[in-house]
Amino acid sequence: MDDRALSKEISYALRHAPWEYELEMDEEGAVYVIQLLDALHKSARWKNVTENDFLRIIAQSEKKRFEIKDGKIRAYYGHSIPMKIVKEKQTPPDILYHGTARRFLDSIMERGLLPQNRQYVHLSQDVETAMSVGKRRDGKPCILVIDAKTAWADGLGFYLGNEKVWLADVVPARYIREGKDLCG
Ligand code: HQG
Repeated sequence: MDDRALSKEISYALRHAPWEYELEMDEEGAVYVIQLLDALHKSARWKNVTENDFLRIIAQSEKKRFEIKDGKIRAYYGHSIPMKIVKEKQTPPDILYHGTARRFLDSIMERGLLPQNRQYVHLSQDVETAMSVGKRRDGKPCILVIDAKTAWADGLGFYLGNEKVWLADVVPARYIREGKDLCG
């Protein structure tokens, strides 16, 4: 089994296109495991997939992307579907980080961090995580430092994705610190 390909397929189904799989998603973005399996079994590539394959991917992945609970599976973060996934507001750590490409910096410092194609802005709990997020787009990414404490006190929404990934509605530029030393 190609675990990477299966993980991507599950991400696609749960984050971006549940309708392509005829999945009934609850407000937290969870779908019945058996419904997802049934949908996957319709394609030749995934006709032998079982819940154990999901469990193995969840256990072995470096990133905590999915949760299985009470017979349902959901993605912790990353959604782009029109139906907004309900997240509970939570007090963030005082400082969060965002790893991004150098080419986006001017726009971010002017307009703030925006969710772009996703439902939420994604922030990282630590510099190492932010670095790996940024490296997806730039070999020498920039790490932005977010004053989450002040933003939260000012009423901005923060939500827990998993223990490394935090979500926010938007992050205005005044809460973002960007140092040249934090780039490249
Ligand atoms: C940028 C992956 C210009 C933002 C990762 C980012 C993460 C702006 C890009 C998760 C901007 C959006 C999410 C502005 C934001 N002007 N650019 N005003 N505001 N941007 O992929 O945070 O492997 O939607 O800096 O590890 O990169 O899929 O967000 O570069 O956890 O599980 O717009 O996805 O996880 O890109 O990554 P994305 P992200 P998985």
